[in-house]
Amino acid sequence: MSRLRVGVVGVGVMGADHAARVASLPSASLVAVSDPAADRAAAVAAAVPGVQVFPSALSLISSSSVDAELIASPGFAHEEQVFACLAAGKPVLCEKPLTDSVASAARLLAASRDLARPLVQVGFMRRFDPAYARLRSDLASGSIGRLLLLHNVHRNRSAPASFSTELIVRDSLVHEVDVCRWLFDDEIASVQVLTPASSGLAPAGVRDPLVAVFRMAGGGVATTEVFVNSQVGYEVRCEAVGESGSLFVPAPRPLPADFLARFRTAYDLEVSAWVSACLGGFSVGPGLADGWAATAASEAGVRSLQNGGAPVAVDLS
Ligand code: ISE
Repeated sequence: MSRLRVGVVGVGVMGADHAARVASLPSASLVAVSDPAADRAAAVAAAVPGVQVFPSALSLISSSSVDAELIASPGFAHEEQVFACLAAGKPVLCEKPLTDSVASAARLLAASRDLARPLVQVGFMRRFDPAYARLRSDLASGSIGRLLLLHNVHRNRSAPASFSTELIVRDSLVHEVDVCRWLFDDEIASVQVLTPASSGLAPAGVRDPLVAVFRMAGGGVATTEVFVNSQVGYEVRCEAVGESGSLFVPAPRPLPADFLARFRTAYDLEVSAWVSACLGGFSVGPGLADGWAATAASEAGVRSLQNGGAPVAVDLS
């Protein structure tokens, strides 16, 4: 197989961006799209010659004209769709969050254990961002000694009114969950989510900003401010504090408008690496175990929210 025939499930903001990305790759062809909003699917198909619109995600996944799937539907739809990919023996890049509950993530992880090779890559694209990758490489070289602390800032200019406090944890903070697991090379032992005074410019009833504290199993601590209605732009930055110094992933200035702009290179590298892995029969980047662990930490964060900000142990049993 010289070119990977890719179908994109869900062509909202992220999925449409990925569809254009896949269509631009020399080693892949965008051959199929599906979306409950037929007009969105039709618009993407109209822009790329030869793309077939499928009436459902499952019909796309089962089609013999599709070799691999990129799933960019909402998190609650992922379990059924990833299961269908596993049943079809097809590789899948599933956007984060893997699923919207630990139980469903655990079911997917259990179903994957007997596979000849990993089929699922999870869309934690920051691992492919050159600045974050350089930070991890510098940490691995010991340039600042043992990593002790991480301080993260994750600000969106604005979020839809439907973007609840829980989704801020499950859909936004989940990136820092994966980044901290990856940079510490460790599991998160407990999560505490504090609710400062909320912005009057956030939708009614939404606690925004949030401050999360992760205690790592090895003793490290990570703090994260996540503020999805910051009004000022898309600002993501990270400071790593070690025994003998500190390292930074700064936010670009001027601030980009959104995550598509800030992480364009990361998405390009992530999807290109995924296509190469699919063609080569190997896996790359975060897999189902990472998606499951991130979901478990997110669930602990939601439970902390529900318990007045008390620290909640992450259940990885
Ligand atoms: C969105 O789904 C993303 O993944 C972005 O990276 C994040 O910044 C944003 O808050 C999420 O809603």
